[in-house]
Amino acid sequence: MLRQLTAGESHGRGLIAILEGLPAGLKIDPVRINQELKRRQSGFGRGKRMEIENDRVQIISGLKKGVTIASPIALLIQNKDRGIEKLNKVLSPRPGHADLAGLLKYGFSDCREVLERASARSTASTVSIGAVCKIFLENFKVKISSQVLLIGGESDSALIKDRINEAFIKKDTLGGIFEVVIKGAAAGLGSYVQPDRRLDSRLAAGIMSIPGVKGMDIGLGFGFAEEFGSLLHDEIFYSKTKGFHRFTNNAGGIEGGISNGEDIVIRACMKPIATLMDPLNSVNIITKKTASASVQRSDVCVVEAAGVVAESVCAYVLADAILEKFGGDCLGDIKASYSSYLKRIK
Ligand code: EPS
Repeated sequence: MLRQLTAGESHGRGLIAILEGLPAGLKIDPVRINQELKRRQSGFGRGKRMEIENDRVQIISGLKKGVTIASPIALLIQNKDRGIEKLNKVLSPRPGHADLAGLLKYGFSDCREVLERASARSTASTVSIGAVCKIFLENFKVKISSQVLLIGGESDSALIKDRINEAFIKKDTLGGIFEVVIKGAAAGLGSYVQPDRRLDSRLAAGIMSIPGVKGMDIGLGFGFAEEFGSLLHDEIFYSKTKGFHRFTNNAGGIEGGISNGEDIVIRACMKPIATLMDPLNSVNIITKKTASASVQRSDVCVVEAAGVVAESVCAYVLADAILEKFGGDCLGDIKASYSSYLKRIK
């Protein structure tokens, strides 16, 4: 089973991630991790910080000659913008941000202490872990992708660009909906036997952990509220070449908390970035008087990047579910167990 822990502040020295539980014998090419980090940094609507950073991973432990030796993998991403000690105080919490709730919770007198860790910069660590998990999943032919479905009410890519430009000019921000598709997951991952073993509850926890995500669904999701069950459930078929299969996938690849062999389809909604260049009203935490919310350098829209982060959390959950089901401390054992299982269920 996998475990992970991340550390790091947005303008501290860097970000650290530790991933434990991967088997021995997995070749990890840091170039692959860097490609994912670059994807996270891009997307229309990104702000000035992304012009400063060029996120690159250093693998500190867990590999010998580029191959896992079953010990914890430590991943370091250094920050280029690392002036945490010199940054201004943030005294007017931003509506929609962790600023005020975090300040009250921890007894701070400066929201800076909150936003440094609450910043979505931490998702670089998430993506570094997810990239390693994606490499593991390739051994089981599992592929994960994402796409933007809607931003600020628009679905057409040209109109989305216009909308983001409009937000930029108006000193505003935009949220949207992205979709993650997991292809190649065998039937039987996750379980109904305990709530925390359900594949859907584990994916939901991962997706909802992404900063700014306010809702998610699987397959038809909220659409299941619209029609009779006879019209919505996916009928089951069997053929020698395909095995058990369906021609529809309203379930989104999960039934009873278990993968059913179809694509796993997740949609999630991200709220607009909380930092507005034309700020909303807030309250100064010292004087308790009305004040404009603090303005920090930020992005206009990060829905595309959130999709990359979502791929990463899904990769972690899928890798964990495969390790749980097929066990083994060396990659070869897990692959042998996996292929004999595939023969049995065909
Ligand atoms: C981010 C880094 C941050 C922000 C953004 C995402 O850098 P900075 O605060 O120095 O501009 O651009 O963070 C937020 C939107 C947020 O609310 O914290 C990143 O690396 O993704």
